Amino acid sequence: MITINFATTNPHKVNEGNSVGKKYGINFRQIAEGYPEVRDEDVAVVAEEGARYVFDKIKETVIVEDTGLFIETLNGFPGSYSAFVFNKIGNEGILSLLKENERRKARFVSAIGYCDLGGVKIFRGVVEGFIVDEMRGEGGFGYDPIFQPHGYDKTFAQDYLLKNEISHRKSAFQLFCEWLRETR
Ligand code: ITT
Repeated sequence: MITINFATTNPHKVNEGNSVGKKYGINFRQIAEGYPEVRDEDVAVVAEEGARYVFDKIKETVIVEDTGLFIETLNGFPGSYSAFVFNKIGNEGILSLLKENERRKARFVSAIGYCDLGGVKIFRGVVEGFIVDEMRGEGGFGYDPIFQPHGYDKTFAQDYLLKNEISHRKSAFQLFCEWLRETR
């Protein structure tokens, strides 16, 4: 079993990472080390800078993961500012921004930044879908009650097992785990 530090405040992310990691013999261990989120529209840049920052501090191999919800008709808002926007206006706020708007396409983008002595590597994942009309479901966290992936009739909050199969985070963690298994 390989253990990898995962610097995040969000235990849901660790659980989702571990649901992929267990198939590869990789265990993600949550560590409390925080990092400044740089202002950049690309979640990969946020993850890269964060991973480097934590590695420099703890001198141990680490990952961080940054996610953004990109809503097409809002030109990609809230994107890499998703945490700030969620704290300010929440799902209700997003729903009212899209009220009576038929264009509801959105995507989640995840970027994992992995840092060791060799530097930073980035692993990305994306899931396409749309913003539903009202919050649905009790599972998951964050924007899950308002995001429904293309081809399915439930939000991520209504079907958390589905989320673990097809999500942005699942794809990013799968790429990371495959790479780690090849290199170690
Ligand atoms: P850390 O930065 O400490 O890892 P966080 O929850 O703040 O945890 P992000 O900055 O990546 O994580 O998240 C940006 C926002 O998007 C935040 O409000 C999350 O609740 C939300 N979010 C992240 N991943 C999500 C997912 O898989 N489903 C729904 N919402 C998500």
